Amino acid sequence: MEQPVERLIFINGELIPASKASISVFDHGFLYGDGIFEGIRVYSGRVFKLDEHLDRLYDSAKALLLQIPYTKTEMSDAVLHTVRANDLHDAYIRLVISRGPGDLGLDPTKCAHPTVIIIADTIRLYPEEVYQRGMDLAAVAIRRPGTDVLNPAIKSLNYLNSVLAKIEANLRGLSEVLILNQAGHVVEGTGDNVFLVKGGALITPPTYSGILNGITRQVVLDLAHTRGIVTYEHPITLHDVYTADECFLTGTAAEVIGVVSCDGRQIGSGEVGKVTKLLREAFFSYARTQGVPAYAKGTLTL
Ligand code: PXG
Repeated sequence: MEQPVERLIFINGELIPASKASISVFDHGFLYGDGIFEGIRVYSGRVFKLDEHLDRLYDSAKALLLQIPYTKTEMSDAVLHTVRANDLHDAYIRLVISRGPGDLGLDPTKCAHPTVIIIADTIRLYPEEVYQRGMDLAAVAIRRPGTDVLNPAIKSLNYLNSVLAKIEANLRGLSEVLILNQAGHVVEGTGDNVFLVKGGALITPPTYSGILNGITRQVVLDLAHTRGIVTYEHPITLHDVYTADECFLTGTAAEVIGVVSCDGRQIGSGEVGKVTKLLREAFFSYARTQGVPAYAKGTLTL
């Protein structure tokens, strides 16, 4: 997409033009994938679920004993400040905290200053036609690491497991794939959570099965509740996917997207299902009216 103005990138408290925004080659985020991130949407000038994203970011940091140099309030202000500086109203924010520069050993204690980066830009993950027609999926051979190997709940800069799965998707001409955990249960996509609709009820894998606890996932569960739809957080198998009435994926980038086949098996009617459509619409009306306004007057602490 054409970008008339150069984006301003927040790096360690400063806004730097994108072409000059850089980090050290000694940054352990680059050398070891030692760091964390969040992907956040802005709808109609409001940052969607900002507090929830920050809570998850600080939880990921805690797991890595990574000391974020800002309070949550300061971080929230920095995000809003970066959105405003780029005059964005419908946007995507990538918040990255890396361990920071150190020496060539992987010891994180050698890194004195974490790097804080906030990128605000536009994003569209799938063409509109995919949302209308629904997606075809396949399960891939590569498994999600277990919670005892590298807990998928940590939104870390180590996304190679998802990258390998995405390579499989590309090789098969698919936009997305399903990944199973070590027990053989379907857990999630490369960057989205998975839902099934069966007999009018909503089923999604539980957080203990080793998934990223998706913010969109929780929003959809809550929206379903308020609409009287029964929800279950329960392990699912590929057989459950093949025989579901409907299937859809949720994620900050993908939002709510219908799935119409998996491994060559048509799911339900082969069209985006009724419950999926209902929840997709509910999601958008919710997203457009909720969220922290980026353009309301407020004091800046940074
Ligand atoms: N599972 C995984 C593995 C993810 O990475 C989700 C589920 C959905 O979580 P949220 O909180 O977004 O509903 C994610 C999210 C990107 C990108 O640029 C990836 C995500 C989010 C935004 C952008 O690939 N992953």
